[in-house]
Amino acid sequence: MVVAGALVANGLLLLAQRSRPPELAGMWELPGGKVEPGESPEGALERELREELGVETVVGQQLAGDVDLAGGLVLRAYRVELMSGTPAPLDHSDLRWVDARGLVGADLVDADRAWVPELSGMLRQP
Ligand code: 523
Repeated sequence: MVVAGALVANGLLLLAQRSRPPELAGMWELPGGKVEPGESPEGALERELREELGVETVVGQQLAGDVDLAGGLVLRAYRVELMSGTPAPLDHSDLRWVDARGLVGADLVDADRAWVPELSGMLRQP
C-alpha cells in the first residue's frame, strides 16, 4: 500500500512536485510513500511526511476511495493536521500551497486526480 497526505491549512492544500521517476518528474502529488512491513498506514504516512517535509503531523480521516496503481499497489489518502514545523522540499523538487482553482489547474499525477472534487470543497474558492 502507498499512503498520501492532504495537508490543508488556511483553506490551502499542500502539493509536492515529484523529482522521480522520469515519467512522473515535474508532476504534483499529495506527499507520501510506501507502507513498510510492520507499519500501520497512519504510522507510515506520519513517517513519510517527517522524512519528506520535515514536519510532525497527525493523520486524520481517510479520503473516499482507494486508487489502484500499477504493480498491484493501492494508494490511499488521508487528511493530515500539521503539529509542528514548516514543510520543506527535502525529497521533492518544490512545494506549493494551492486554493481550489490552483488544485484544479495543477499538473497532478493521474492517481491523485480521484480526490480533486473532495479536496476542492475543503479549499478557499477564488
Ligand atoms: N504515488 C502516487 N501518488 C502519490 C504518491 C505519494 C505516490 O501516484 N500521492 C505513486 C507513485 C509511485 C508509488 O505511488 O508509483 C510509490 O510512491 P513513492 O515513490 O512516492 O513511494 P516511496 O517514496 O515510498 O518509494 P521509494 O522511492 O521506492 O522509496
